[in-house]
Amino acid sequence: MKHQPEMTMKTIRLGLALAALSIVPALAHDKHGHATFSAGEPGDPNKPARTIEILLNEMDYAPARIEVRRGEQIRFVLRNVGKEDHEFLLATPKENLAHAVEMKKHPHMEHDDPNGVRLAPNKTAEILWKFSKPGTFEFSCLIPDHRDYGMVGHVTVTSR
Ligand SMILES: [Cu+2]
Repeated sequence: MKHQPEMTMKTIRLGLALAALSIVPALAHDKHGHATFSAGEPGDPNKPARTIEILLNEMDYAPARIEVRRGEQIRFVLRNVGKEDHEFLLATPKENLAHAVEMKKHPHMEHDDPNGVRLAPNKTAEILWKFSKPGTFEFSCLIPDHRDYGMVGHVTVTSR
């Protein structure tokens, strides 16, 4: 029975450690502002998706305007055909504008979030996205000044 107090302490410590672990990811997400995604949610690779190819260039996207149905999954095939790095960040205009302010302070901030990617010239990436929310969203490049020069596109999510 002399091990009993020690076991109890271990159990308590383990409990605290587990509690701490469950809190950390939430805090880490909040810090970067991506606890939830404003434009929908990451797609499910086991479900069907419509492919839309988008070219990134100085300083625009082609196409710059797309329409999807609510609940539809889109596989974005993103190709940087320009001579500079460019991004594709899918969010509400409000979220992207807030993010742009952060990017001005940290111009080389890298993104590897499910809703965005930064591409070097001649690189290609894919983003699988489910537009689960109705509304109008945008994709834009938040490298300083690129959005102002025209690197913004629009997604309209229709209810049918
Ligand atoms: Cu850009």
